[in-house]
Amino acid sequence: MIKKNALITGITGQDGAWLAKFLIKKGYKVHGMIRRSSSINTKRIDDIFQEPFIKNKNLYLYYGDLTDTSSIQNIIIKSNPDEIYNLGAQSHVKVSYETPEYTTDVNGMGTLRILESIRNLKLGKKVKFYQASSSEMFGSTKPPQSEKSLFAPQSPYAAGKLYSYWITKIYREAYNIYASNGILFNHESKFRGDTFVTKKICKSVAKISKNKQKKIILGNLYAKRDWGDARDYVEGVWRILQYKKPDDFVLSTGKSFSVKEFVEIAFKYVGIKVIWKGKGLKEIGINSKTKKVIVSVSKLYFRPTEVDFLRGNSNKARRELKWKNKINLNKMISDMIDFELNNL
Ligand code: NAP
Ligand code: G4F
Repeated sequence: MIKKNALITGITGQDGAWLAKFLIKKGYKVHGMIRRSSSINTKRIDDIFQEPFIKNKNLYLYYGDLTDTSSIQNIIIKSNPDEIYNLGAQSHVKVSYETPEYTTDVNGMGTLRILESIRNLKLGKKVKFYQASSSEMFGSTKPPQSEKSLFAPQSPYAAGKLYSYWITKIYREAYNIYASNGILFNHESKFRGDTFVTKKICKSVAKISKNKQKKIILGNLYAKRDWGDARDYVEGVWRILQYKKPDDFVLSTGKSFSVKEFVEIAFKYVGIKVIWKGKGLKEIGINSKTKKVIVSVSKLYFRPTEVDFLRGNSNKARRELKWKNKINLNKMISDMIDFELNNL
């Protein structure tokens, strides 16, 4: 049987790494775009990396960048993909206020560059294209948010993603390209980047439980997110491209928790009960046994505009794709903390 070729942008990131492992298990040949960096950034995929001289390899890596059209075209030609998963992005919402132009170039124009390459190379009939759209696009829209909800982006990140969402739909309709959007709510795992709130909390909780850190300093404790496990979500991403026609799907758990609740669950897992005192920037979390401050708040981590409440409705994906999330929040948090404890 001829193996399918999948090209993943963002293969060194959280989702790219999980998706690459998932597709290799399914028998795909996986091709990934990686960025040149001064220190090696492939740690999430080192376990599946194979030396260049191995025959019948199933993982191929190419240097490229979503801001560089020629590299995108060359990688598409070399990898001859059946499926392209565009996961590459400047994915940090807070950072997008500090680098708005770059974020828009990568997250918005990067998608257009891939779609134009598909069109120019006349691959419209052969290639299926997946765009990593985000629940951040819903912004201030009232939950639960579904494929039918209005978009009200609140950050340069979300505005760039919304451009990509629309250009994906436009190329689908204008040029008959199989191009789909997955509108994914927050999903986490041991591979999450260190500066996202769940990873920051789990890493700190592990260290605090072993007396290697005193406290966690956080921003808005009252933002609510619909957090799922990345391992479930990459399966959903793959299912989106196996659907009978190109379409757009929300993936979410349907349950929301605040950052504060996440902190409580994480500390509970290591046997610490948090007692809260104070308000606003003066709010603190205290270890009920030792009476030491283990959580405090700093305006450094607040955003100029915030998305207060995300909770998804993924009925369409559950019905049409037979997708479901299997890993609950407690299991996801305990896996993330166990990973950090093992690393200590
Ligand atoms: P991530 O861990 O931050 O990974 C982002 C990936 O994009 C990394 O491989 C990064 O490379 C690569 N990248 C960044 N800038 C690039 C550029 N200019 N050219 C090529 N590649 C570039 O993000 P993630 O959590 O896996 O998310 C995957 C995608 O889903 C992103 O598009 C994100 O916006 C979207 N999304 C994520 C979530 C979520 O909750 N995780 C929810 C909805 C949508 P380096 O390793 O070199 O930095
Ligand atoms: O973990 P976060 O940085 O994720 P955010 O902003 O929801 O974005 C993530 O999910 C999106 C899907 O909805 C993706 F599209 C995007 O690429 C990314 O993966 O922040 C979550 C919440 C925010 O409300 C933030 O204000 O946590 C709040 N928060 C409170 N203290 C903090 C902190 N966020 C971070 N990063 N660091 C803090 O100290």
